[in-house]
Amino acid sequence: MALSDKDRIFTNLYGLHPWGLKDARRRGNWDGTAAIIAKGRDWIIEELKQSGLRGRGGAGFPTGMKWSFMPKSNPDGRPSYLVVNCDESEPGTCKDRDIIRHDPHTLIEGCLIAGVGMGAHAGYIYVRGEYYNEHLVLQAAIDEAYEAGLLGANAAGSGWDFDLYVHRGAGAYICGEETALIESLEGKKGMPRLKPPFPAAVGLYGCPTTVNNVETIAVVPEILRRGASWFASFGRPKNSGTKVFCIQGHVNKPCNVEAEMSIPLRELIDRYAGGVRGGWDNLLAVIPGGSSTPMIPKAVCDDVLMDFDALREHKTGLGTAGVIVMDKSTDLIKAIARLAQFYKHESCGQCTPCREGMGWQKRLMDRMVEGRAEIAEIDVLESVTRQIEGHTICALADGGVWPVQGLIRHFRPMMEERIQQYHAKKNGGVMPLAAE
Ligand code: L3W
Repeated sequence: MALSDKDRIFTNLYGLHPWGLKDARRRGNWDGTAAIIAKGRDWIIEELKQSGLRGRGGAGFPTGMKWSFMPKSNPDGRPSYLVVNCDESEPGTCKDRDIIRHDPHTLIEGCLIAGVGMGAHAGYIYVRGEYYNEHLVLQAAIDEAYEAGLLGANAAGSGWDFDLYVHRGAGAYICGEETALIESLEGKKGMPRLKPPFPAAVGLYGCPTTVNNVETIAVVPEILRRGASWFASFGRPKNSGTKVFCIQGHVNKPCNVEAEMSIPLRELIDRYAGGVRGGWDNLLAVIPGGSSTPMIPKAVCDDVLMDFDALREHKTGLGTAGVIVMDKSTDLIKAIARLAQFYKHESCGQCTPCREGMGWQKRLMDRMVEGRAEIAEIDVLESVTRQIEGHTICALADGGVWPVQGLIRHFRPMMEERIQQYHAKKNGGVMPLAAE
């Protein structure tokens, strides 16, 4: 079912109207917040479970279940914390940015309700440092929420005390990993911690903590206002709801759009982004969910659905829903080599397979770009990625090797051809008999 404007949660995603409280209220934000909270913590969690909401930051973990991991009481005196991940750094992803600069009250109201849902009286929003203007808007929106009694003691007349703080990061991709983010919030270097223990047990300042993506928190009030079944009516079972997609690259009209989950990729691009530059037949491949998700070739793009499970069947993922469209003019090997450079640069260096492996991968990819390699080295490259994957504390290294694995899986002949061309040129047009 195609989404109509009345079904959209982010009614000001494009900043066509002022972001301030007066206009936000007119759009429906903060409507009946106290009544929602009065239904209680268990009701909130159950309703979220029924809605099928899954985390919008990349992993797609069920939100209601995640909140249910938080302790029901704090007998040892440790407070519980909500942390919102707005360190949006995944290449291809720019949705949380539009939410905080154009629709900040969706997030702020969501934080209060999430605080109740997980038993937290304080929340921290960690904003990537580069989002300077955006953090000013967010802070101003928080200030006016305090002034209107929507935050602080007896927030929104709900009887729940809730404080909300904004913290700016300093430009490190790794701080989007939840435990590195927590370390950074504590004033330390942004280096991931081992999990378990999960943050719900030992998080910020050693206290029970839930880290959620901006979009995940921002959709909660509207789900609870309209009901779990409304949200679940979009998409497919276990892949429900509306979703903000960021469509970019070789499309005629790059955009962010809130569409229904499970929309066919082709429809998403044609309907909202003006189609592929030069027409659908000019498509080569798509990275469907931000740079960490492996690319899929056109044949898969023709009818794949944009949701967690459908993309998983093709060994990729919905990730952050940053859709990077590449037409036939793209040098895919070069594009993936650039990503390999990104992950090498962003590795925190804590785990040896990532610290050393990202460099190995990048150097091999640089040679693949030129073709200055042997064909057998494609297998070496693949083997390097397999030795890195799953052998590190956090998911950065996995996300760093998946794009390369996707390239080899779908475009190996292109890599072989590049190598053959290089050797043919080097040998004055004579191809070597075997890889040399
Ligand atoms: C308690 C358990 N909690 C899992 C929680 C866990 C976390 C969430 C998901 O990586 C992915 C990564 C990137 N008891 C639990 C539990 N949890 N089991 O559930 O955990 P996990 O480990 O599946 O994923 P993760 O480490 O959070 C996130 C991918 O997202 N990604 C994205 C990145 C970038 C951004 C951005 O710029 N905004 O998000 C894109 O694909 O590769 O696979 O909260 O604690 N038993």
